Amino acid sequence: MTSHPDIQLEIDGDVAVVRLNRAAKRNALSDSLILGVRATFENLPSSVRAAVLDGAGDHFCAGLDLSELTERDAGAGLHHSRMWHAALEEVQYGPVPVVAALHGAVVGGGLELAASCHIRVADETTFYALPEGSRGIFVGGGGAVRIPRLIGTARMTDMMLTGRVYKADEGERVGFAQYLVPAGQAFAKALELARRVAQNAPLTNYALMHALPRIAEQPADQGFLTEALMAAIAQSAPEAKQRVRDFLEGRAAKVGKS
Ligand code: 1HE
Repeated sequence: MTSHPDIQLEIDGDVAVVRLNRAAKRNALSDSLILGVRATFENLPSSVRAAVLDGAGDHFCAGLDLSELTERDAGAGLHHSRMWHAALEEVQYGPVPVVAALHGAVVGGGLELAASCHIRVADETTFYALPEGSRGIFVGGGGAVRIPRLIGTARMTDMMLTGRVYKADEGERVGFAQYLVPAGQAFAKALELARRVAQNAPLTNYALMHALPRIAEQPADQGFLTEALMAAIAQSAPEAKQRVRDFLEGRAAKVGKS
């Protein structure tokens, strides 16, 4: 369990709620806080099946803590970026799917963090930006890999070259968020979705977290084989067989009906 002062962790049944809790600094990610994020996801209790990532206050996350952006030499800069990579990999490829509850600023490293989550729910106050361009730096938390996969390379290039800010509705349209909800409702919707995700068979969630993004990067002939292997493993689980029997014998919900 976490003991970081700027992270609040609550376990609500089989869902973990991880909240950045540094509202006075708009949840800016100091080195200590990014290491805390990593440790929190690494050490989630084994009973947890899904997580919500939230930010305290009016903003999800203002990105890198700029007060720590000191005169690093190239080697130190490399290791700093790799530290972020390791932390955000723990979010993306950690134990459970993560639903981000976005509101207010989702900028710079905050957007990189959001992009490492599996589902993004944004409320109407959300805005997205990559101010790195205007600060004379570059993304370093995996954004160059993950953000083009959400919105395309051309849009990311424009954001960084021109400082363009996407509002919540535009962000949902271009692919930053899968859900757009009224102001103040992102957390409730994210929790509802995480509870739903937690009910899936664990191997299905594993396949979606670990196999799907890799298959999407593979050449088609390799992807088809990886898909077939993953499908065979998932359907061999006793839980999968039981779920299919439940449907065939009328005990499971029909698609589109609860
Ligand atoms: C910060 C940070 C921060 C706020 N590092 N201290 N990120 C940015 O370039 C975004 C910078 N932040 C902003 O543009 C604004 O703060 C917000 C739009 C997010 C919010 O505005 P607002 O008016 O609600 O808050 P504020 O008054 O600007 O900030 C409140 C306090 O938080 C203030 O400190 P105070 O001591 O004067 O109260 C701010 O200095 C502080 N604060 N954001 C440090 N980011 C892996 S590489 C990733 C590279 C990046 O992420 S670069 C992008 C960095």
